[in-house]
Parts: sequence; C-alpha cells; structure tokens
Amino acid sequence: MRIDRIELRHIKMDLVSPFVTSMGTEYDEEHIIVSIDAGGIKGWGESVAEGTPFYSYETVQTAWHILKDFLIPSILGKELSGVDEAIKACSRVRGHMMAKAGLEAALWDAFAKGRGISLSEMLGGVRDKVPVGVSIGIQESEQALVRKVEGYLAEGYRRIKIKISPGLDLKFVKALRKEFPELPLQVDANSAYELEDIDIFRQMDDFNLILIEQPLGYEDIFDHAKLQREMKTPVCLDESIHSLDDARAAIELDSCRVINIKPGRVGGFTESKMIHDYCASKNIPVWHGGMLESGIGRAGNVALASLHNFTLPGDISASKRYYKQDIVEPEFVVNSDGTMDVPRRPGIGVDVNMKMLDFVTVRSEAFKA
Ligand code: OSB
Ligand code: MG
Repeated sequence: MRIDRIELRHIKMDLVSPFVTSMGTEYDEEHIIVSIDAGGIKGWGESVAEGTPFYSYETVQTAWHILKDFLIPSILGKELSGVDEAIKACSRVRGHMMAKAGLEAALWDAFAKGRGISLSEMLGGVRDKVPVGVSIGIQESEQALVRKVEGYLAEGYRRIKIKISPGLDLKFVKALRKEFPELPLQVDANSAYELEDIDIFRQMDDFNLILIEQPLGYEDIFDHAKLQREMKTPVCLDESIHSLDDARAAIELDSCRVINIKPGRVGGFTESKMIHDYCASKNIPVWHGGMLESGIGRAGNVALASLHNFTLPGDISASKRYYKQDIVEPEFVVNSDGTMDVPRRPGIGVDVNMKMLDFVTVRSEAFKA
C-alpha cells in the first residue's frame, strides 16, 4: 500500500461535565486526528496526547512536531507491505508513544480496510461484545458521587472506577461500599501518593476493591513492588508502563498484579498486543484504559479490548458519557448488560462524521507524497 497523503487535525471537544482528577480539572479534550490516504483507502487514527503535559510529557504540540518532522517523513510516499514495516521505519524516534500510536492506528485501519476485515479481526479479537465500566472524576461530596454511580449503573455499566487524591480517597470508597456492598469498584490515584502514605492503602484493603491503579510515581516500578508486598488488593499500573519491557520488569518484580493497557501510552496496537500476550502467559489480567477519546480512538480501543486476556471491564464508555455529539456514526452506546458491541465492518467499523470533525478541528495540515 502506497502512503499518498497524511493529514493531521488538532481537535478540541467540550466534555459534557468537567473531569476532576489528582492531576487537575479538564473541561475539554484536545487530541490529534490522523488520516492516511493509501491507494484509494482512507485510514483513521487518534493520538491521545492532550493539551497539557499533566498525565504524560507528551502534548498535542509535541506530538504534532514529532509526527510532522520525523514520523510522517519516514513513511510518506513509501510502498508498505504492513504496519510492522512502518514501525520499523519510525523506530529511530525514541519515546513519543502517543505520537507514534496515532499514526500506527491510522495504518492499522487502512490495512484492515484493504483486507476487508474488521480491526478486531485483524488484531486477533475473540469477542463481539466487550465488558465496559466508567471512570468517574472526583466529586464534590459523597452524596454527589453516590448519585452519579446510581445513574451509571442504571445505564448498564458493570464496574465503577473513581479517581482519588490525598484527603479525597477513603471517604468516597466508604460511602460507595455502604450504599453498594457488591459493586465492582476500583480506584485510580494517577500518581498522587508516596510510599509514606502506605497506611491509606492498608485501609483500602478492607473494601474489596478490584484494584488500585497507579498509586505512586508516574515512572516508578520499584516502589510499587514495596507497596504491593504490603497489600492484598492488586496494584495496577497505568502511567509507568510504556512498553513490553516495562511490563516485564513490573511483573517480574511483582510491582503490580494487573495492567491497564492504553495503546497511546505504549506506542500503539502492536506493542499493546505484545503486552497483552505476555501478561496472558503470566496469568496477569489486563483491561483497556481510556483517554477520553473521540469515537475514532474509541473504535480502536473496543477492537483491542476484544482480545482474550482483556478480562476486566475497560474504561470504555458511551460517546454521550464524554461528548454531546461524537465525531463518528454510529456513536458508541453501552448495552443494558454492561457491554459494548465491537464494530464488525472493515477497519475501525464506524464512519467519520465530516461535518462534526470540521466543527471540532482547530488546526489542520496535510502532507502529500
Ligand atoms: O488515568 O486512566 C487514567 C483520562 C485521562 C487521562 C488519564 C486517565 C483517564 C481516565 C478516563 O481515567 C478514562 C476514560 O476515557 O473514560
Ligand atoms: Mg489511570
């Protein structure tokens, strides 16, 4: 497949409600949409670098720079036999996983469309529905959180994750456990704690949580092993895992017993699959994380989550949980049994709503071979 043209679009979409975490408050989401024209086929991908460097060092600006000046020139005008060849052509670039993943996703979509199969099938997916949960930001009060959770459970979500931050942690967990003793519940700290806070995590052990996500440093693997040793509840790593090598180190050191896979954080679907397969071989369950993606990124997430070792519900929620209107058709919905359908049409399996995409685009640039 010859890579004839690549277009980048910086998009900005208003969230239906502010998303509060230990990293700050988000009112809107900025990402990059990548589209590739190759031999009459159009592939779509989303780079989840955000407007701010608070979750990752990458931002829309850094990803744009890396895509424009290094990644796109490495493949533009080339005849590629598959995604692996593009990855090899881009391998001199160190880091910048989100920039790489956006381009890689567009290539996976184009190659799947070229073969007339769904992205899920091309990735080796085994499910036509995936279990999904919802990630809830820090709320003003315990009562407000309980009401939010009630609403999401009524919509069908099977598992609730809440964001925590020092001082805004145990009281929320206690309130939810009191109201919903059997609720599948997990917490995400986004690196807000230190090993000295171990007492809080010892107390968390009493609440039958599925897991505790990224309590300590955002690059740490070592201290998480010390914490896991002192706890029954599985530690799950998100921020610290950027590659198969990181996953190996974390599992060999027993720094975590679950891994959150986000293709954007690890450079794309290819590395995600390698981490998935390695975790399966070590009996480590994985689940699909989220970066408040538009429907373009979400379509890829749902496809990846159809692989067999994604046994825990993902942070993959309905389009309307994030945005008033999505940029794909049909929008993503959650079924009443807490699952989401895996698109079956070729590639990402949803159509891009060009009118909506234009509406949310704040800048674009095209590169022609
Ligand atoms: O840590 O999992 C996280 C959103 C942005 C950045 C980091 C995270 C999140 C979420 C939201 O938790 C998950 C979703 O997309 O629903
Ligand atoms: Mg997380």
